[in-house]
Amino acid sequence: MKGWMGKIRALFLLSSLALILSGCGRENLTAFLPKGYGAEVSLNLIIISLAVMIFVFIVVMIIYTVVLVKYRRKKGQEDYIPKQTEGNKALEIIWTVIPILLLVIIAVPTVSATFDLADESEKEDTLNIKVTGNQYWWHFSYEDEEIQTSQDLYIPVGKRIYLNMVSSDVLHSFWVPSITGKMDTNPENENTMYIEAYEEGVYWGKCAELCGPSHSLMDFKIVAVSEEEYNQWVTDMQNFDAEAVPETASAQEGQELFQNNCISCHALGSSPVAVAPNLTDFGNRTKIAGVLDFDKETLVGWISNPEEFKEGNKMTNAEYLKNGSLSEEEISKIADYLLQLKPTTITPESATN
Ligand code: HEC
Ligand SMILES: [Cu+2]
Repeated sequence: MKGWMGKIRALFLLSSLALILSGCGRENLTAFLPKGYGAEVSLNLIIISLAVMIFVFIVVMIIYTVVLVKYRRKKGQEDYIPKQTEGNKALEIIWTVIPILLLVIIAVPTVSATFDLADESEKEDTLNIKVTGNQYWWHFSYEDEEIQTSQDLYIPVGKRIYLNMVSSDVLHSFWVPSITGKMDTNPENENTMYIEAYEEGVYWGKCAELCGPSHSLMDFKIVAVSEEEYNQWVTDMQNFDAEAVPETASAQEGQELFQNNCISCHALGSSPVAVAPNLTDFGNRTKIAGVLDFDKETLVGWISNPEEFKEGNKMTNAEYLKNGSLSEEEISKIADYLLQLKPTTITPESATN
């Protein structure tokens, strides 16, 4: 009776653990439900490797069990010493050749996928985006379109797009599990990779290379929209007017305060200044600084003390924070200004319906 209860308890524990852990995953943050070409290729390789590993595990376990049962010491045989074998050519060959064959089964598709994913033959004819990893945010520069944006990477669905990747400081790694595998961004050279999203959607990305105290907070998104919506987004972003006067008086004052305190690092429109995130379409973001809830209260909190949210981030050096020159009211006005920066109707929501 007791053992039976124990089993039930263990089962209960395991299933609640599974339930809790399943909450850890964010939607579209898994390599096991590929929504893009690179992720699909990677999943196929994962499956081949897993199949080979499971095969080896089962064979070893069968041999192990057979040997354990068949050759264990039996009653009346305490002093018996079995026949000693030294050197067996056939066995040696078998256990050398089988692993080689298994490795070949893994290597052939892996090498061919590696070349396939490094293919640059279509690079000249398609969209090229420069990706820059920074402590702790991502910047995207659409060079031919002269668009600069940060945090959210907008792309048209069903099209091969080349990413030319660098880092402005330390090593980072660009990883959007549902769309493609990882690619490092280095300060000293440019790495290239292509992506293709099969379906419209918002796909979560993570920095996958330890890069400092806020490494785990270096999230970003790929927003894959229809070709038509993407073209609309491009036109709207290109037509953004940084000088446009906001509607409310509060946002108007905020605009001036922003110009005086923030523009030394942050950029608006196509300005290539990239010391801090480009805020052109800030009002359309769904997270602040990649990870925080998107609401005014959090935004005011962030502007007042970014260090509280992201340790070691580079906004903490801002002049206005050091000399405490902005009042809470002024910060609230700046927040009003930033929240109304919505130059386009194409938002992450466009990708999900
Ligand atoms: C010293 C340069 C610097 C100054 C000055 C500065 N920032 Fe920043 N800001 C940054 C950096 C760097 C980040 C990215 C932080 C991170 O995520 O690690 C950032 C992030 C942000 C974000 C989040 C952006 C996003 O895409 O979600 C907002 C909003 C912001 N800053 C507002 C302001 C405002 C408002 C001011 C002026 C009152 C200001 N910043 C002044 C460097 C600066
Ligand atoms: Cu990083």
